[in-house]
Amino acid sequence: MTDRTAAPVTVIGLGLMGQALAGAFLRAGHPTTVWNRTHAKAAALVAEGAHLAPSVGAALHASPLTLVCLTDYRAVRELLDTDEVNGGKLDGTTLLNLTSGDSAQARDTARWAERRGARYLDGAIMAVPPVIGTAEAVILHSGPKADFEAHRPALEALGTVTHLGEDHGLAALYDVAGLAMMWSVLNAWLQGTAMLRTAGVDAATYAPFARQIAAGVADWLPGYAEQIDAGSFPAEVSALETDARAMEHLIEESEALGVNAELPKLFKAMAERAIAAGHGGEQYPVLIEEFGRPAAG
Ligand code: FVH
Repeated sequence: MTDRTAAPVTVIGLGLMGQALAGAFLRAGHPTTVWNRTHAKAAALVAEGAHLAPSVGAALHASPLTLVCLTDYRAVRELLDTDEVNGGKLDGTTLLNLTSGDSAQARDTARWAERRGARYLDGAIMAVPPVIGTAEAVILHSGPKADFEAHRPALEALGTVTHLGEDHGLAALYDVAGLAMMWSVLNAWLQGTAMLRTAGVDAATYAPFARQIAAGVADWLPGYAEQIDAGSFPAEVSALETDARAMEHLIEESEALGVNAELPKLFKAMAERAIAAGHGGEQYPVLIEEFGRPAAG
């Protein structure tokens, strides 16, 4: 049921995520206009009350806020960066780009959109389509706070929305930093699983232990963050040299078991550089210095 007080919104891009976004707006009572290159993907949403715009230009004109959710930033520019769309003018619309990309693409697209007269917000969806519309769906935004706040009531139909700051690149940076966390935790878990399987321990048996380790390490992050922000790394728990000796055990064990040792060797290489630079007696987060510059050579 369309709620007359709910602001109209437009969703361009009806892939798995775009369909979830449009569906959440419809369920929250927002008059919702949709457009997709393959029109057939709009059918279910039209049956739920969405309006399928006859063109991208009409979709942009239909609402004060347009969400774009395509495969990548190249697709966004391919679709919108053309005089065929409203004569190349995006005046009066607020574009919220929820397409995945990197911070340079976000900042470049913001400059492009604003040159064409649009207000531009960039965003990153830290959720999968099935949870869109619930509090579990965390969606990060960056760009002018006034524009975010103007549309926050509508955006809250999608999930838990956050504004990170005025720099358009922030949402993408948080997104890729989150990917670093995700893949690092998964790779570390797979390393341990591979080692334990050589002793007949199956993945399901090891998983709860791995989850407990991951949660324990996660608890260290606030204190370690304070050390990084202060630039001081007193060894309150263990010195980097102690960690490096344990890394040697991990490498030796991996090689003895015949499992891949590349990840453990990377851990040790980073630690050895910091130790060589004189940081062997300091706490683990001193490695931020190594992460903050390209690898030598
Ligand atoms: N799905 C997920 O779980 C993740 C969660 C985190 C955020 N991602 C990002 O969301 C973007 C869209 O992802 P998606 O899963 O919806 O992707 P697809 O189902 O492949 O839909 C892609 C849509 O993009 C349209 N499209 C692609 N190229 C063009 C183009 N040149 N011109 C116009 N539209 C284009 C495509 O249209 P069609 O093929 O249906 O005609 C789809 O609507 C993505 O950045 C994820 O990383 C999702």
